[in-house]
Amino acid sequence: MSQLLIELRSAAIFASWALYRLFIWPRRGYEIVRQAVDPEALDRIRQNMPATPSGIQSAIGQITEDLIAPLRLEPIAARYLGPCKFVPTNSSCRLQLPEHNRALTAHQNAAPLHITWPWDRGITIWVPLVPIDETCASLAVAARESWRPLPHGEDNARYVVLPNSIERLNRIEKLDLGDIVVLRPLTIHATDIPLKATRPRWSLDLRAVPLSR
Ligand SMILES: O=C(O)CCC(=O)C(=O)O
Ligand SMILES: [Fe+2]
Repeated sequence: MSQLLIELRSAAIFASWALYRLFIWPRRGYEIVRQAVDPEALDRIRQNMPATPSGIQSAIGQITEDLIAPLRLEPIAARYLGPCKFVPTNSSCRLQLPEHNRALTAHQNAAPLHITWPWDRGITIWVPLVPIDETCASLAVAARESWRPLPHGEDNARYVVLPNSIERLNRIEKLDLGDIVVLRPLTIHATDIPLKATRPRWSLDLRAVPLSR
């Protein structure tokens, strides 16, 4: 009897997984959460960033627990992941200069989130430290999450990128200070620098994973 129950349970788990994959997948690739963080907390972080290094697009500051805490993002991350934690060492603060072409080309965030399998969970919360409009770099994002981690290579700056992605990416056009973007781990995205860009853009990319991992 108990053997039958175990088999029924396995069949039910398999059936729900198949239904999930058929009807819920592919999931939305990202979500914009408006006014998710206190703009003043962002201003404070922004003011503590080093002065603009000339001509560099790079991670420019160490992310620490202390830096993330005032943003109070745990409840938002928990909506996606349940009990979870941020991983400061795999998060970064980026400066993207308008004239600089070393933007990140298309990639997934499977590597910094240590995602190996389609069902591994994790999110990136992208937090611009300046308002985003047509005069500065933004993110371009696929509407739907890919269903599996894709094989990546490395660009000249040794960032992990997709060699020849033909995925259509849409620019996130406008974000006020305090708005954030939640990216699914397998969503293809890239830095998007518009032709009219004149302003530098600072942003945080914060990685969160379930506590159970
Ligand atoms: O800030 C960017 O332009 C790219 C950020 C990114 O790839 C990420 O948040 O994972
Ligand atoms: Fe990324």
